[in-house]
Amino acid sequence: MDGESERKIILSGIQPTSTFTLGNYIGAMKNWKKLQDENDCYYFLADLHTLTIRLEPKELRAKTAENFALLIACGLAPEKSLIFIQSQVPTHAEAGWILQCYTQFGELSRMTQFKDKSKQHPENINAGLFAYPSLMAADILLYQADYVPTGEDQKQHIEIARDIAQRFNGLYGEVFKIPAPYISKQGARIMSLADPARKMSKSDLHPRGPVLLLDKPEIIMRKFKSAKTDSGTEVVYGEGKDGINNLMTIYSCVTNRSFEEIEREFSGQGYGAFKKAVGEAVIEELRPIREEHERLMKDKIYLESCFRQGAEKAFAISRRTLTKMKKKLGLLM
Ligand code: AQP
Repeated sequence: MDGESERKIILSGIQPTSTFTLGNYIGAMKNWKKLQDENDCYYFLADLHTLTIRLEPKELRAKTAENFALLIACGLAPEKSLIFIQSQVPTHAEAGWILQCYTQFGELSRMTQFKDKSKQHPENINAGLFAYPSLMAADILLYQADYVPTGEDQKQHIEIARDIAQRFNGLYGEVFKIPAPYISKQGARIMSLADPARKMSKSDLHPRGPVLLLDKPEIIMRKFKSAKTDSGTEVVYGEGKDGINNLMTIYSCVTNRSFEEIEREFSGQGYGAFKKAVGEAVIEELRPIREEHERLMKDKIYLESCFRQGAEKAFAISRRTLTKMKKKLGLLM
């Protein structure tokens, strides 16, 4: 996007499956916040996508409310960005069904996320899990998004959304803008502290794998102090040092220091001192978010007015594209 002055439409979503992690924050929300002054930004909680796994209804309701407040606490301002909850905007499910009919079985079968989640939940490999990318394509294409800022893991889904859009446009004329992924160079893939070979995930059940945005300072510090690293001592970025590389990435994203600066800063100090410093930097980064979240959760009326207004605006915008799709397809209006 560098060098272009014109306002772009930016859209991205996040599932409220569990409390957001530091990975979600660095890979998604921190960048979303930066984009909102100079673009038209639409951000949403992808709660329909969470139905592909089994959650307790009570838990989903609570996590949706908690995470909606968390988006605002992370700096997404309802007066700057359109923030909404996917299931409150019926155009998504409708367009999702239509686009499923323009998505091929073969391309869905190749999706890494489908393969991973099928392994994680072998007892529940449902059609929604398989068709997930079609709904995600609808989420994006309904708003004529130019860019979709995400972590590295979602790139494949954006590529399929582009393919679906091109296929549909090829058959019916220019209905959709072709979106592009927007993946920041650093922090696109934060790894689990317990197993740096795996992505940090909010649904990871390992007690020390993910750092949650609402974790108390002492818990955050404990997680960093016990972060898995190799048997070396020098804080240097390099091959075979997944744990240290991950901690350096986190520290760099939070403090805006380069790897060279970090290596210099911790030269001769060993892993212990470095882990403590990363923990402290993360605690300070998350402190205002946790405090703002606590304040917002007490103001239910404000939160409800935000998501109701968000849904209304999102419906008005997305309905234009859906109407166009239906007309092109010959559905009687
Ligand atoms: N570890 C990560 N590093 C960088 N970015 C990440 N994202 C997720 N994990 C990391 C980015 O966060 C946004 C929202 O993700 P999502 O809710 O769609 O689900 P996800 O990618 O499947 O994230 P999780 O935390 O792993 O969720 P669960 O456990 O529910 O499956 C996306 O932009 C994603 O790239």
